[in-house]
Amino acid sequence: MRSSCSCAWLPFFNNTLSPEREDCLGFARDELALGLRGLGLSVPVSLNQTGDGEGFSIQADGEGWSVSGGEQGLLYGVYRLLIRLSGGLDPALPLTQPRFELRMINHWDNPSGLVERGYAGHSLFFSNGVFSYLPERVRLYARLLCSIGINTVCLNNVNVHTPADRFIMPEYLPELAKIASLFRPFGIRLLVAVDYSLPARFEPGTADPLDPAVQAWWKKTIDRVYQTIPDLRGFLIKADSESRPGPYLYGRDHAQGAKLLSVPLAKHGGILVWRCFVYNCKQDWRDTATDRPKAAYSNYTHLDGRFDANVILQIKYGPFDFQPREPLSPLLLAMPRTGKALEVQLAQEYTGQQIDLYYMPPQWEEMLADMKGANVRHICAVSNIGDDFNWTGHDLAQANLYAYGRMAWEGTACAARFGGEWIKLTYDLAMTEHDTLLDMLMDSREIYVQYTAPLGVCWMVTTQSHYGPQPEGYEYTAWGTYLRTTSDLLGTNRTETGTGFILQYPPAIQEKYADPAECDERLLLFFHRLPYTFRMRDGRTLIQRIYDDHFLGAARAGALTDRWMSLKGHIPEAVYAHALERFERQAANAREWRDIVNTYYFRYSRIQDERGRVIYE
Ligand code: GCV
Repeated sequence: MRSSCSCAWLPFFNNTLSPEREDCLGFARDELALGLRGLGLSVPVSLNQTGDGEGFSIQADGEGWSVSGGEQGLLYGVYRLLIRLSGGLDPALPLTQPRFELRMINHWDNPSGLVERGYAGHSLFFSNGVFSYLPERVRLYARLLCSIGINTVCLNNVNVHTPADRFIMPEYLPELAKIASLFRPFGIRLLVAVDYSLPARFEPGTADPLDPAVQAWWKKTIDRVYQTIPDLRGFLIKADSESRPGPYLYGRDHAQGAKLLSVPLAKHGGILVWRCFVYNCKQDWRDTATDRPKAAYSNYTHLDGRFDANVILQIKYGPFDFQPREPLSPLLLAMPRTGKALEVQLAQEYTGQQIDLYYMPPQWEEMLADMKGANVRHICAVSNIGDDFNWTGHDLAQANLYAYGRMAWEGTACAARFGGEWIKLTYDLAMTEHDTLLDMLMDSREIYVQYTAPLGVCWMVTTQSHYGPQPEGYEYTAWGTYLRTTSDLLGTNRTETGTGFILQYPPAIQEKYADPAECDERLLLFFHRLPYTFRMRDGRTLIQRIYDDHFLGAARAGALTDRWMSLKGHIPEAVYAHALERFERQAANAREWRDIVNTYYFRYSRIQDERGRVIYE
């Protein structure tokens, strides 16, 4: 599979590439000519360079079009013009600028070639402990990313495993520089995930951020990195998180810890992306006072104003960890004096692993609505890409990558619009089939939530793998994700009378969730601990609603197979057959979720389903 790949949403290029060249304008011209040829069009298009920004506009110009923008903006404009022509849209666009400044993809690729939480094959960049890739495939990937406006990629896992810890050392720097040069023509700069404890393995013998020897070591190391790769975007750090080393090991806080790197990086125009996924992963399940969703906010808010301007805190969208439905992380709404990035996960770790269909923009719409007005200027996404022929394992998971780039540019998720664009670009469908596929995408998130996690109950997944149901798998572990279901009560009280998590939100959001009678029901059990007989607003009991959702979700998941089968003959046969097999697996998975979760609650509550459907003893 490593030698070929699908064209994804850029079929008109037919996987041909323009020659490598450093001159941006020339490269944009080559790509334009190639794309127009692929589309079979001979319209005149002029490129007008104005300034050096990322924005662009497209205007009608006589028989053809004129694209205006800065160096990078022109290339974005060329791809958008080709995409709009290919999708049958009017290409004219007034000046458009990206909403998020940093628009990043994070790979969790290990030097071994294995991808942590990867569901689309092996790494595109590494195997057997070394850089190993097909330059053309990397360039095709870079073009896909550039066509949707991505400007930064981190190739290696935030859990930095040997030898990735040495990527910034002389023995690996030339390799890093070589791959950076493949991304460069597309305006994509690399970021490297770095091991915080690295200096402890060299002369300083420690990684204490306040130790002058450590500071000098990082300065020298960073200067050397920038001599080799002057446009490196910067470093990414996962510190004091899930047993990774960090400043806490030396009794220092994360502002002190970050300064160690942000100062020498700043000298070269580099940034430091600092992840905030910090929580106690060695908790005692008997401890009911520690509530994991409170962790990120508690670890960081008091540090507001102490991070340098080139530091960006990378914050997962939910306070837990990429669950199918969580409220927005309150940390995203705090720290007004600190650079922040929203982190989403295209890799479907908890959302069906690119076997089950889960189109993410409806979820992003919810997050962005709550994030309105917050000073979050950057966005990052964990990659769902691998060396599979179709890039993403499930062909339809490509839509998530496409929509992510579009959202990162526009700042709104526009689920239906981006989904429709992706379908039009990728398949050649008549209106009825187009609408069928778009409806499937649009329904998929809610279906998945119904059979896995209705009402905001998280963490019923199988431990470690995170696919399939295991309601109490994490119940007596150290990970801090407890359900504490009893024969009377379910859910978690995170209000003022419970763990107090809700108090981390601004008042308007607290109001949305504080009272069980008023709480957004989609998150009712995330915020409240309630009896099975609690009345939902439609009059059903809570337990009945849970049974209903699981039955309905599983039925709707099964029906996705029929909906997909109605597209036979319209979708390329290989894609059709490959995805059909995934829909069948999804249907089976959904039945497991339905039966196991319903039985789980029935065994505790002993309350029968009012509609007499089968719930196992
Ligand atoms: C890269 C979750 C995942 C881990 C991941 C971690 C993170 O816990 O299960 O695989 O590690 O998040 O985001 O750092």
